[in-house]
Amino acid sequence: MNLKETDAKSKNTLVIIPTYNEIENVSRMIDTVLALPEQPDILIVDDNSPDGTGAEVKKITVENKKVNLLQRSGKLGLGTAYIEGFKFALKNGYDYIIEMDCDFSHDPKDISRLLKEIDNFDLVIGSRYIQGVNVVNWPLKRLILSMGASLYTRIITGMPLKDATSGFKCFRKEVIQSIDLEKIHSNGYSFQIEMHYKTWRKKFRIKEMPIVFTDRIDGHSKMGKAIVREAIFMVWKLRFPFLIKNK
Ligand SMILES: Nc1nc2c(ncn2[C@@H]2O[C@H](COP(=O)(O)OP(=O)(O)OP(=O)(O)O)[C@@H](O)[C@H]2O)c(=O)[nH]1
Ligand SMILES: [Mg+2]
Repeated sequence: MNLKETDAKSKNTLVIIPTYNEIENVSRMIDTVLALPEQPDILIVDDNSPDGTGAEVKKITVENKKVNLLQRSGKLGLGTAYIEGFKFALKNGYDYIIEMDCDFSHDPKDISRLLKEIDNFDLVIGSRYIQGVNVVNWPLKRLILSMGASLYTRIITGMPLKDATSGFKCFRKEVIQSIDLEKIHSNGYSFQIEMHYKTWRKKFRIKEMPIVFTDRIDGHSKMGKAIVREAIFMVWKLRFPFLIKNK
């Protein structure tokens, strides 16, 4: 083993992957992450997926100690899934905490790049819009919505991010420790914006790292209109918390 490998492996990393009906993707995703040179641990947060995703992961956890499963009672949303994942990460002493989707829209190989960049930053965000537009196979409507959401967030909050709703990133544990997780109630895109905003307001060092985002090939999207509506109001709440009382 050379020194570089030792360095990479010595990073005590947890990759948190929320799942809801990802049976077509979950085993391959776990295998791909485990095969990375950094050998991170994995936490799947499953919301009792009717397609048996949780049961499939349960089998894997028996064979492999690096894979963990948090099985919740029902579909409780992406934000709360991550909050529970963050609490697990802090309780179990992980230094680097990664958020990633299960549908291969995020390339698991980019985890290696996130972990290199985090040496010099506190939060590294996989960004679709930092070097032009790096989105593959999205309908134009979806692209406009996503880029528009980032622009809207930037104008209202002043947070200088090109991809405010990205769900692929690496936090140092100090960032998660500094945020009051009990006060975060948003889901979906708002959850991502809220985490970025709180990190930025606390003056942590943030880097947007270019990634290529590919639309999911297998399985189905869970993001609906309610999640978009939530995000529209959420940014105002973040910027003017004194005008709108938080839940
Ligand atoms: N635990 C949990 N996971 C969820 C929930 N909703 C979505 N997910 C997972 O969160 C990740 C992102 O959800 P997606 O449906 O891919 O959302 P998206 O990427 O915005 O939408 P698409 O690009 O259309 O796939 C995936 O791994 C989902 O399985 C939920 O309510 N609970
Ligand atoms: Mg997706």
